[in-house]
Amino acid sequence: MAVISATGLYTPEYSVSNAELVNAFNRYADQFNAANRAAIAAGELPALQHSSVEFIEKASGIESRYFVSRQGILDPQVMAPVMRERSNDEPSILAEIALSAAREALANAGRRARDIDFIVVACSNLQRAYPAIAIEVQQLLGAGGYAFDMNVACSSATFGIKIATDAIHAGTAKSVLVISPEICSGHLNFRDRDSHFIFGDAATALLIEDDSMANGNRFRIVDTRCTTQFSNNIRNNFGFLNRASPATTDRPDKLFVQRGRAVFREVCPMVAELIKTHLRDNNIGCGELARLWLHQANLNMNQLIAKSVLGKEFDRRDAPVILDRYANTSSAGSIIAFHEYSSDIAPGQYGVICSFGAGYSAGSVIVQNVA
Ligand code: CO8
Repeated sequence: MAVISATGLYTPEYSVSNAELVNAFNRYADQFNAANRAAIAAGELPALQHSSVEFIEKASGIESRYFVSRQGILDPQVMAPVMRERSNDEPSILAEIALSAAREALANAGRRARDIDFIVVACSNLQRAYPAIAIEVQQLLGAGGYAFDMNVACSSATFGIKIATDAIHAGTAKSVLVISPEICSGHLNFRDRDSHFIFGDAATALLIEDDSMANGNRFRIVDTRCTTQFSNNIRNNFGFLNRASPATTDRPDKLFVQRGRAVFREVCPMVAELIKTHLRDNNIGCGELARLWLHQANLNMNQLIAKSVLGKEFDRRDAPVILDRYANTSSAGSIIAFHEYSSDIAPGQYGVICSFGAGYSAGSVIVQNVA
């Protein structure tokens, strides 16, 4: 039997409010409009419109987010995170934040790094092609076994939990770290009014073990289910073949782009159906759920999904919200919610961790407290 025996969280030091982000965007828009006055007047270019704090809070529920680097993001001349490029002899920033979350998970479980025999780094945005960030983390931690990276966008962590659970059931690993370091600011277009507010940075770690290795408060992984369905509605065309088409390298599609309304409309029913059929197939009634730890992209989406699954009005105690402080941290979001809001679940009670996002992809993990 596989269990989640501990979690860890890395939160970057810089919190940025909607007001700060909107102020930077609006200064950028004013400068852009002034620099392109003639073309805008001639109808050759559309003028950029101001962003607004009220819109962001109403449309998404996001109030602030954390970034690993904030200065460039708030500078209208830069509008991107600025980080020193590290030498190959230094830990990469993705490995560093992954390590911080992993160490916290190990400390929370009272475990040593050498007990770990499998590490999955599961996230949306990998810093380089190779060597794998997971293998770098394995070396920095002093863990044994094997390690690899995987990317299923926002669903990376739940798909990673499935891989860890399957490895434990197959007997190929006993103690697995599933780590989701997300520096979403690196792939966010801060010059795009429709999406500049959506993401934040964070890293999470889950220690998933064979129950014979674990002790104390833990969650049995009752069952995992993943589903995917191709869609172009959330897309990023950044990749190793960009250099083969140099004329288009700087186009906005080499960063995150989405049709937010279509995502909202198509993903909510897909996710509610996934959770409901997953519970039904495991003979667990929706009314038996003590908690839903949902992906943290949009408060209105979570209200709809929670209401459909639980059959009652949305209550933050049933489906905790962390996106107000963290924004969308991609695959880390539902795990941050689980990390912060699971210690009060009583023995025997059930909950579901559920992620959804680009692909489309959605993952559902039914857990039961067995402390
Ligand atoms: N300020 C003021 N007005 C604005 C702003 C703004 N910042 N942005 C847009 N508007 C305007 C629009 O122009 C539009 O005006 P009009 O009606 O005149 O055309 C109006 O406000 C309404 O715009 P929308 O229809 O776009 O507004 P919505 O109510 O749909 O809200 C959201 C937009 C918040 C984006 C919403 O649609 C949403 O959250 N959708 C779901 C998105 C989602 O969950 N996506 C998941 C993606 S995450 C993922 O899979 C991981 C990817 C990998 C990570 C990448 C890291 C960067």
